[in-house]
Amino acid sequence: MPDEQFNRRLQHLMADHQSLIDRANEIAPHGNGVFDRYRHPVLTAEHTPIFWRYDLNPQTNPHLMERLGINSVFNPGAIEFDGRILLVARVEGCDRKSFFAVAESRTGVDRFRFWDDPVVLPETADPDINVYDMRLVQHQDGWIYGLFCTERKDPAAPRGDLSSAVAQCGIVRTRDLKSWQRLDDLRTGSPQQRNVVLHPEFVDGKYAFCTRPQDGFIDTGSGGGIGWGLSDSIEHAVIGPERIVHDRKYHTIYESKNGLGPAPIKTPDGWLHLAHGVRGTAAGLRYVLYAFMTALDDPARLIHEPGGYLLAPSGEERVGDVSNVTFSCGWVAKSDGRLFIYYASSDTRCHVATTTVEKLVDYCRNTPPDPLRSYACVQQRIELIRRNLSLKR
Ligand code: M1P
Repeated sequence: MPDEQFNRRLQHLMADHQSLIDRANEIAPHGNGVFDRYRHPVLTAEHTPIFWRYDLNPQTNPHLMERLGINSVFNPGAIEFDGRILLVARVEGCDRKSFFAVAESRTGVDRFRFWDDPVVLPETADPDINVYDMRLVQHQDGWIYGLFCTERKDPAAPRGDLSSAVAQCGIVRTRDLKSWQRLDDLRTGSPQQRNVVLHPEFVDGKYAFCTRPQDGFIDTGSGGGIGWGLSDSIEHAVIGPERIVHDRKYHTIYESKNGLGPAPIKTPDGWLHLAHGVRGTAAGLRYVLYAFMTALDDPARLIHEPGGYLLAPSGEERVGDVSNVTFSCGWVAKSDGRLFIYYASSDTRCHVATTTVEKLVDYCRNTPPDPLRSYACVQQRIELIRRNLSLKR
């Protein structure tokens, strides 16, 4: 390609990227009063810097072709840091491997920009094959922790099975989100662990974890449910038997599996939790987000369990690499009460939904629980209808 053409194409690429990064976001109409969705995703594969994907040297890439493509950006952890909102996103290359990268924004709803370099995540003696879904937590001990899924090939898989994996919880810590210290992977009694979250406070002087014990890589088997366990150490974290905080139930939005999202938020009424629930359908698994609360004096004791989902895939969110999925690993509660919920759709892109902690607590306290039977659901709805129709207008 002649120099002039190369430069023109490069200018276009840069200009398109810049206008995407600079684009303002706005609240989408017709909210349900619980939270607001936004018109545009906050991060997509196209938000990744051009210099991550293209070789910009005309000598070595005269056609200005993409050399290392990015497939998707999803499931970000989130934290407020130095007055900005930082997302640690799961970035998946065209080679299917995921890695982490930090993107920052002043508003939290738009203009997210990736830092120049992705996160360099130290390995353990048994190197991770794939890493994803980092939950960030500012712990009472002063460190910022990142708990993520580390996946390695299942050594017990029969010859020819190149899919079976073992998922476990990797742990890193940082003070600046730039240099990361790798600790031992969490050890539990479960053969598979994903969606592990570090509780932000010590409990009985120990580090507390929400877990998701599971028998198989995809299937929960006899396991599942959101678990809870304590460890004396974070550098060599080990937890014994896991107590189930929120179990799976027949014919619910989380009957197949569930898992905690971000670290819970402390409120005067209890710990506020966001989780994902999964059920099987003829079209495959459907992942939705739901909320619940646990007691301040015992963060593993359920106190409010609103029925149904909080947020489910809608519109373009329904379609992607793994369709019909909403998944969250990150939220940020601002000091003024605003709550930014970061979620991904269909393992493809990241979105934000905004609400307040007060509204979400109201939602948890006043949304009736799932009565688990159609007849009882009708009774529940008739009660609401009667109360509404008896209002004097
Ligand atoms: O593909 C949907 C999600 O599947 C897994 O979640 P879970 O362990 O609850 O099934 C994870 O791989 C997650 O990253 C992914 O979004």
